[in-house]
Amino acid sequence: MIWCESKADSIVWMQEDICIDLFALRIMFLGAFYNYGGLIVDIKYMERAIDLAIKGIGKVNPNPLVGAVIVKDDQIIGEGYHEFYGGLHAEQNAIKNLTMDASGAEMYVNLEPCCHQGKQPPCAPAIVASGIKKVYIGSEDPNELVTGKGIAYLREHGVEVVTNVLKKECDEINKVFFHYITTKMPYIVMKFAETLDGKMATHTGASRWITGEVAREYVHYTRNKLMGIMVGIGTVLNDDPLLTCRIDNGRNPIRIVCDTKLFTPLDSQIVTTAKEVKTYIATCSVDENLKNKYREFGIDFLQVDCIAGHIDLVDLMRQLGELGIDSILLEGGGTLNYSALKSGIIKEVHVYIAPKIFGGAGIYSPVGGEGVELPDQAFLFQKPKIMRMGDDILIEYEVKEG
Ligand code: AOF
Ligand code: ZN
Repeated sequence: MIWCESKADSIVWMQEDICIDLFALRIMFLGAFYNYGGLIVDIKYMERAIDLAIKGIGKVNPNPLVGAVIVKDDQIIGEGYHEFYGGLHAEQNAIKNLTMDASGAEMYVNLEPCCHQGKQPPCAPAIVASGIKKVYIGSEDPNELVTGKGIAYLREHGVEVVTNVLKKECDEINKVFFHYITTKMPYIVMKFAETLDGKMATHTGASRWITGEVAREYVHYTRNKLMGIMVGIGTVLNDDPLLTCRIDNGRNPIRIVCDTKLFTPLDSQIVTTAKEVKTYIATCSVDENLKNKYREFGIDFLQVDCIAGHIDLVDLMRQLGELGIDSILLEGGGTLNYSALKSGIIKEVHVYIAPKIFGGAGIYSPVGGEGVELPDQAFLFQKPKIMRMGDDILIEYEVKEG
């Protein structure tokens, strides 16, 4: 089985050992060289930087995914990536892994090199010191500590810089980072599975399972990729979920339960496993005696503002952003999904569609609430990516802003 990371806003068909995306096809037909305003760039090294960068998925949040490749005489003489949060930056790892002197070499890196002292020393001076003479960059770093300054530092120190190389693909892999670093709010992906007739459960409420095994496994890749996972109290009461990541080398997302009045059962799986998996309950309740019972199990609380008897999701996102949580998978249910859409916190939607029809009138819609009155009031989405998973289909859309 191959899981493809989509590198462009293309349609991706994903099934067993077949994995074709339009980005790859474009390279097959056009060759590996790209013309950037008269400048011919060999993009295979930037592709390699991207491939290295995505090895950091699930390990570097809330930092960006970054890979770097150092090339001399058309040979890779050093490469590396940002491997874990707080660890060496990609460029520093590539320099550390050099197999020969880098004087006169070129570097390909998907994100602008930094020039500030953070947890790690700045990369731009290290690049200059290594003797590298030309740097190809994919995305500029919108971090206000870096933006434009890394590029300026390199140029001021005699290094030629080419920007926007495979920019679309490089921007795509770091959209969570770009959102988080500029807004300090987590990037929220709303996910649900439904039948061909749009149901999340049968009329008796039974929902296991809607999609097949391949799709259910892929959800765990998404859980690994995003830093948090959020559900409403209704989902805890109905499904008693664990919300962990069950793939090899995966890491569990931080669990967040939206529970306005503190109804989460003390014997639910979420509570009884809270010492092993970091778990927050976001609530409007101020009953400290009750909260202490949960705290004994390792639950932490987020005290959030209430709007019309419900959790203020924008306030909650602000608090989660302050905790360093850059991304969250929202796994519903319907009431929370609607509130989240209405409050404007959703950035992406992942809809798994199973080739089944349950029938039954009206209930168990993936997005509940009162709904909009007219079609032109609908929440809108764009940039579809369609993946086939066995006989199920996954459609990923970005929210259309404004
Ligand atoms: C790079 N290459 O591999 C990464 C960069 O606290 P620090 O030192 O890890 O700095 C984090 C910031 O540095 C991060 O917000 C982003 O702007 C940049 N990350 N930069 O050149 C890397 N991870
Ligand atoms: Zn750096």
